[in-house]
Amino acid sequence: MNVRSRLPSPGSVRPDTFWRSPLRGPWLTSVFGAVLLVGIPVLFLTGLVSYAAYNPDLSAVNDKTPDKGLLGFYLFSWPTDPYWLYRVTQGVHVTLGIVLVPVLLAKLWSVVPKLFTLPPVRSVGHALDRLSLLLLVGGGLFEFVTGVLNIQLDYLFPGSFYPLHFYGAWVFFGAVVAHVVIRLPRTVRALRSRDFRAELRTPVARTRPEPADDSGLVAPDPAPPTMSRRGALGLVGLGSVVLFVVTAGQSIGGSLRGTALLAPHGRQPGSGPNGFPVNKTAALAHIRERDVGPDWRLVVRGGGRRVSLTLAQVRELPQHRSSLPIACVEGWSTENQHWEGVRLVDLAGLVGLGDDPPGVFVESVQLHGSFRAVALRDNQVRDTRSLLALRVNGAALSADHGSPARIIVPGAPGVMNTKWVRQLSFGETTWPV
Ligand SMILES: Nc1nc2c(c(=O)[nH]1)N[C@H]1C(S)=C(S)[C@@H](COP(=O)(O)O)O[C@H]1N2
Ligand SMILES: [Mo]
Repeated sequence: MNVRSRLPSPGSVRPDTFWRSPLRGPWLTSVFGAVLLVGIPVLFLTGLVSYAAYNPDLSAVNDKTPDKGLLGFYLFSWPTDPYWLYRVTQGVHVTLGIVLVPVLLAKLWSVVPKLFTLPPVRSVGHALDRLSLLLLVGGGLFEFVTGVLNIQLDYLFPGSFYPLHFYGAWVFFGAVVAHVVIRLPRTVRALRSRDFRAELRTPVARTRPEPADDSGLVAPDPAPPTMSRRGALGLVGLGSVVLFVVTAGQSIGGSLRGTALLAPHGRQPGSGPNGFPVNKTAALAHIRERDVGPDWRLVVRGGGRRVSLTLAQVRELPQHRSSLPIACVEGWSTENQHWEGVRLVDLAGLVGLGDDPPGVFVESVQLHGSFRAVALRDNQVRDTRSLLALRVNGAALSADHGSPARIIVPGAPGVMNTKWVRQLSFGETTWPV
């Protein structure tokens, strides 16, 4: 896109002379805006869904967002059906977020002269409008940047990512709603001002600037075109398609997994029964050999009772199978794996709570870092597909997949599937005292 520039000397960024691309105008901005208008609400909703999937009201372990107040309220228990629920909602959230990056950048490029209009503030209304744009642009960049960093750099801000992305989402979406309310009529008019299909047939040679108006987008002194609008849209579209191809495989799986070049985890997860992606290895979680060796005991607590079992004793309990995927908040997920182990309901039964099982607080042998404990709700415990798994795909769990025992729950975010389990406290939702 044409950024033919005479470099401005400091303080002399004159919008009317510096931004000269003949492509900028209300129509082009509105086309990008229309795509975002569909995409961003889907991102917001799937984001809220992801937040709800943590059962945030259940315990201070699942969600540490401070002062979430009204924004943190949820009316329902996260369901266990369909078992692929989180795999789909979070796959959509992450994939769509990545695919929209070129559209977001193009939209910002198309309105960039407006960020430099002079005088900066003309009236109270203008000041409010500019403030809302600041929240819109700032919020949008913030949400996309924190999201991408979180999925690519493996929790760059462990713990703090959730409140940042969560509060950022409310600010950003609020600004989006205000922006849409203010600009929708103008956007509709702009979209009607040109025929989309005719535009797709217009080559560079016949590309003319949009008619001058008061939008502040059309360059008063446009440079000759070096690219058609068709070219600009194609470039952005191609960017999105390429990003889709190099990421979607991490959630869709199958043969597409191999093309997921941008996926941070498990493009080559190895082969064999334990050959599926690992988020944090035993080494990274500092799992000590002696904690998961022959001295390992499973402690089951609840209803005033406490039972301690060796691995051999856990193996003697009725073993059940369930086929479930792991779906991480980062967007990657596995195909169904064939888990084998003891039902959580049966474990509740060991302490006399089998008839009407409550939720459970799960702790790992892991001593430090995130995800070493989690609270599950009663509906998750009651689902007979929820297991304390000892085996996967016909083999014992590998060290990295949580040997000797891990949780697997249908429909839940991957983080609920605690590895290297040490203790289950039924009827508790936070660190037992
Ligand atoms: N103890 C413990 N359990 C854990 C984690 C962890 O870091 N420590 N990571 C969780 C996360 S974020 C995910 S997505 C899954 C990943 O499971 P996998 O490594 O077996 O594929 O395990 C979960 N269980
Ligand atoms: Mo995860």
